[in-house]
Parts: sequence; structure tokens; C-alpha cells
Amino acid sequence: MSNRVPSTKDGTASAGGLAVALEGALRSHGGLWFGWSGKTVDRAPDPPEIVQSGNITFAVMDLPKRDFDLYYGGFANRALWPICHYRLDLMQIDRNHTEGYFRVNRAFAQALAPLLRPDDVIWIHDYHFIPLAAELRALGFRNRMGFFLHIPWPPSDIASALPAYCDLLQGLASYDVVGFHTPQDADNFRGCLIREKIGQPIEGGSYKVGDHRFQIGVFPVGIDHAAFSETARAAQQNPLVRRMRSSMGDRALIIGVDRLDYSKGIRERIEAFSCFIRSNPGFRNRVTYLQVTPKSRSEVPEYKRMQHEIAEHAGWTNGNLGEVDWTPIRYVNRSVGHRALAGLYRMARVGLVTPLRDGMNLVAKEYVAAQDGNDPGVLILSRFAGAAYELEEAILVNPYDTEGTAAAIARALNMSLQERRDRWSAMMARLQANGVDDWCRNFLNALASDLVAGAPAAGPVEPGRRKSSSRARTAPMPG
Ligand code: ADQ
Repeated sequence: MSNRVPSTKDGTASAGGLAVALEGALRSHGGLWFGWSGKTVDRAPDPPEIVQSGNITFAVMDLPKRDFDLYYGGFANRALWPICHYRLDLMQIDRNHTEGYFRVNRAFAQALAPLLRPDDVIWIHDYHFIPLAAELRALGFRNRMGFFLHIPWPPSDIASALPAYCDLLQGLASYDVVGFHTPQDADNFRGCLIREKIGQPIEGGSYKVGDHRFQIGVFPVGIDHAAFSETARAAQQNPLVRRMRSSMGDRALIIGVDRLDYSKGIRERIEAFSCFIRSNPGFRNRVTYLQVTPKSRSEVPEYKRMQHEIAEHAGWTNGNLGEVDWTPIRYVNRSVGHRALAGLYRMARVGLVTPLRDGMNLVAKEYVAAQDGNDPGVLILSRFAGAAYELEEAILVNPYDTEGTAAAIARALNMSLQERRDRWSAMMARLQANGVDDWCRNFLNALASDLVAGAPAAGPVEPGRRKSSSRARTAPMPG
């Protein structure tokens, strides 16, 4: 279950690594992928639209416009997102948003209920659906339910600013497994439970709330590194990549790729690049910084404001630093195809990934996977990205420290080939040891592990089982 579901038109997942991995996991078990259709309506929504593709059933439902605004544009993205990214200054507390979020979760649970079987293992993704397990349990479901949070979970002093904080914690405690990207996020969550006196820790890192036992786990998401490396190698012939190369002359490329989001630290990054040029005049007209940033969540006022601010800042910096034959920053507000993106990463001497806070950050991993091992570029990575736990051979920076990040850019551009190779090999080995398939498998194994131990829950889905049976019937109520 995820807020967005890959295109159901032809039943194929979108190109994103996560979607591909989840689709792979579903294909091997057979399963149902449920979520929002991406459409809002002005009336009560129809029952979920269902599309069968091989042994995967895609089911999506529309949302009333007002509900969507409250749940997604309101609570999810103006309370949960800023607070989970430690931005109390940007949170908005609004009772209508909170009430809408819980109501929409209840509606999703009610729409999902007739599609569920007693032996279904349910994996719910991300901050849009924290209360979903509790809603399903209230409807009587006893299935195994796991939750994975793709964004950070903050320390209790910050998390406790969340509206309906204890309901959210209780909601998370209703799952069988709650997964995070990093040990820090998991520790923060445990800290919240302890402080609010919700449940008690028991053996093996599990928790007990009443009669319910659940596990808190760390599952750092990986990428399909082999496919990404291959795409990057092949992308050298991509027309956009070739045009980019010829437009660069013999300048070195520094690349930043992010959705336009305040958590990504794009403004601070532009400032650090500008500081780097001012303090290293020898690099004037010898580097180009490409920032590829598709707009996102433009309906949320903070995002709209930020779009103007960053565009203005990039323009202002170019005006100040540039020359008639040199535009220091190329700032592009659009999405780039997967292949071209891989080719641009490979061309870039420096990957500048400096979020102020990030659950993981897949761009950092993609940049590493895209490099030519004989002559790799250098990753500069924020210590506040979850990826920093695994990619510690990157140049780690504090993105709030403009001069420090500027010095890291200079260091990256001056780094010897041997040091670049050593750092890259260590990071690549880490990517290979934890690919996206491992992430899926590890989570699903954890979710099934109590079953193996004989806990009183339904067994895992038998391969191919869902394919052969009709979805039109109503599942018997479990429990
Ligand atoms: P995001 O905040 O979306 O994900 P990230 O992990 O960096 O952040 O993933 C972005 C994806 O979008 C990457 O695969 C990247 O290639 C792609 N992308 C970004 N800009 C693009 C562009 N201009 N053109 C084309 N593709 C682009 C959330 C959390 C992260 C967590 C992921 C996965 O915020 O912390 O890593 O989920 O759990």
C-alpha cells in the first residue's frame, strides 16, 4: 500500500528503483498494490478501480478534492513532512487537516477491507498512512502488517510537536514491524515510546503494547546498482548527454539533482558553490554547476514561495559571478529521463548531495553507481542524509556550514585519482551488499519472522495464489 501506485494502465511499474523493487517483490509472491489514483473528484469516489497484470492486482481509488487537500496538502505535507524533517518553523497545525488525515486513512482502510484475505501480509509505505493498521485492526483484521517510513523520524522533543502525536505513536504501535532507514530514526522512535510510556521493550528489540508485540527495525533502502551502472555506461550515447558534454567544453561538471523541496538544502548549496568560486578564483570559468530540480507540491504555499526564492538566488548568483562566456549555475526546473540522468551523473566530477535532512537520499547512491570505476567522480554528502550511514567514504559535510561545504568542493575537484578510486570502491561495495532487493527481502522476512516462530497469525501468501482467484468477492472478516 502506497500513496502513489505505478501506472495501472498497462500494469507496469514506473522506472523508479523503489517501484521496480516493490513490483519485483509482488511478482514473486503474487499480490495487491493499493493506493490513491492520482485523481481528485467533486463527489463521493467510486469503489477502487482494479487492473490485473500477471499475478499483481493494482487497485486505486480517487479522493474527494477537499479530503485530498486536508490529508495530503494539509496534514501530510504541512505537519508530518516539516516536523519529520526537523522544521518546526514550517509546520502548520490545523484541526481540519488532522481530522481529514485520519478520516482519509479510515476511508482507505474501508476501501481496502473487501479486497483483503485473511492470509494477506500487508506492507504499508510512508507517512501518508501511519494510522492505517489501527484502522484495519478496528475493522477486525489480524493480518501481519508492516510499516516502512521513507522519511526521518525526529527525536521526541521535536516529534511531540506533531498534532495527534500520541495517536500517531499508537498507530505505529499497531503494526507488527515498523521500519526506518537508519539506527538514529529507530532510536528516536523508541525514545518517543519510552517518553510517552507506550508499551515496554521486550527481548530482541521488540515492544509490547497490551497483548500486541511489534518489532522496530532498521532497513536502509538500496538501489538496483547493477542496472543503474549499466544504464550510466550506455547513456554516454544519449543525445542529451552528448549535447551537455559538448556545451561544457573542458569545464568540470558539478551536479545536484533533487525534487524542489526545502529539505534538500538547494539554497544553501547554491550559496556554498558561490563561496567556493569566490574563495577559489582559479576555478572561474573552469566549472559548471548543474542543478536539476523538478517542481514538487506546488499547491503547498511553502513550496511555491521556495520556488521563487531559489530561482531568484540562482539568477542573482549567476549575475554576480558569471561572465559573458560563462554561466556558473545552470538551474533547470524539470525532470530528466532516467537514462540521461545516469549519463549526467557519470559525466559529473562532483555529485553535490547536501540535504538539510533526508530519510535516505537515493540520488547519492545513484551517483556512486553511475561512476566509471577507473576514473570516478567524488560524492559530497550531507551528514544529515540517511545515506551518510552507509556512504561514509563520501566527503561528509554539514550543509549549514557554507565555508565548510565550499572547501569540500575544492577538495573534491583537487582529489587524486587514487583517493577517488579508493573512496568509490568502498562505497560501491556497500551498494552491492545492500541492493533494493535485499531491502525488500529483509523487510518481508522480518514481517514473516514471527510467523516462522509460530506466532498466532496467518501464513505468508502462497506464490501465484491471488492470480487464480477472483477479487470481486468480499473477503471473510478475519479475527
Ligand atoms: P525523495 O525525497 O523523493 O524520496 P530521493 O531518495 O533522493 O528523494 O529520491 C529521488 C528519486 O527521484 C531518485 O531516484 C532520483 O533519481 C529521482 N529524481 C530526482 N530528481 C530528478 C530529476 N530532476 N529528474 C529525474 N529524476 C529525478 C523519499 C525520501 C528519501 C528516500 C526515498 C526512498 O525523502 O529520503 O531516500 O523516499 O525511501
